[in-house]
Amino acid sequence: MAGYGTPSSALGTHDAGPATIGIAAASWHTEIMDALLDGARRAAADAGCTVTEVRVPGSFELPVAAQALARTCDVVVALGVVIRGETPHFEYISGATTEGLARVALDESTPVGNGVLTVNTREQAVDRSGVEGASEDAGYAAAEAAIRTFRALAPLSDMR
Ligand code: RBF
Repeated sequence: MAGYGTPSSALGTHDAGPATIGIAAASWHTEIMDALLDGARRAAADAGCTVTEVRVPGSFELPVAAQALARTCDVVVALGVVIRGETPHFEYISGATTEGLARVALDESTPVGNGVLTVNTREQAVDRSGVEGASEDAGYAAAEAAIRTFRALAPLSDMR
């Protein structure tokens, strides 16, 4: 269940960790969020990570939650759903969320997976949510990206 071009090797555990993952999750579009959360938790379990979860109201609040998690966890994944047709200021929320998450990753030197779905319709969000029959598993993929980035960077910190 992966998008075109998605890395396909098994995640599995790894000597280089990470040991802990923080999951920041928004609350809008509950059923789709439940599927994203399920995916992120599966990735954490596959990688052998201990999970800390923080629930915030909307995607706009994800960066500050990700920042708090980045100060205590090895990696962070942020999950949210923003649907253009249902969100009058879609561009502002999507842009602020994405830019905020990127900033947290750099400011805190911590891999942050972006699992915020910014889509045109609810159907598109469901199709990326990882529910049965969906073409993508975005919660899993975002957590996996953060975990793989941590592993990729681990040898660099050993070199200092
Ligand atoms: N947050 C989301 O995570 N997804 C949404 O689709 C979404 N739509 C919103 C639509 C409106 C009209 C408003 C006012 C807020 C929306 N939010 C949404 C919440 C937003 O991320 C944030 O929590 C609030 O703006 C409070 O800071």
